[in-house]
Amino acid sequence: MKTLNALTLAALALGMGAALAHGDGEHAAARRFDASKVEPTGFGQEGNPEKVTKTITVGMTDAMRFTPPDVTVKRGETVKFVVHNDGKVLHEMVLGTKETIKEHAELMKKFPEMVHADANMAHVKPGAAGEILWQFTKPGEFQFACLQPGHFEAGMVGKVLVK
Ligand SMILES: [Cu+2]
Repeated sequence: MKTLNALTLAALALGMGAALAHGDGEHAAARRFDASKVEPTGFGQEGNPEKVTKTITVGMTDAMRFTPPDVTVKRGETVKFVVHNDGKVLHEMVLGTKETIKEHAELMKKFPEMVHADANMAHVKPGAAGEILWQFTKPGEFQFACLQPGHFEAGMVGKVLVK
């Protein structure tokens, strides 16, 4: 029974991952940019590493905070986020709209072991650093959040203002 449950969950998680995935499931760190696979979203799209116009360093801590908690970019800019985990537990940075972040947080609550790697997120082990390359194609206010269980609820969320 235990095995069956684990398998069912794994299958569900895979299905969810596929439904949410924009890419091919490669880990963010190993992603290779492929312009033909870029899919526009309501908050922008995967950035071309050759077109980075701005680098923003973001720190994550076990105090459940991002530093800086908000960033401002210009519409059209391709931003390289260098995301450091300065804590002792796994943290992640997930970019999205207020709505997609909320949906994703709800999914993570139902399927805490759900693992997926898309262009808009970086899972970062303690003491390590990850990267997100993102082009902000639309003006507006967006979010980045850590969706590890309990972290978002504890306030681990930041703001991206695209002018
Ligand atoms: Cu976190």
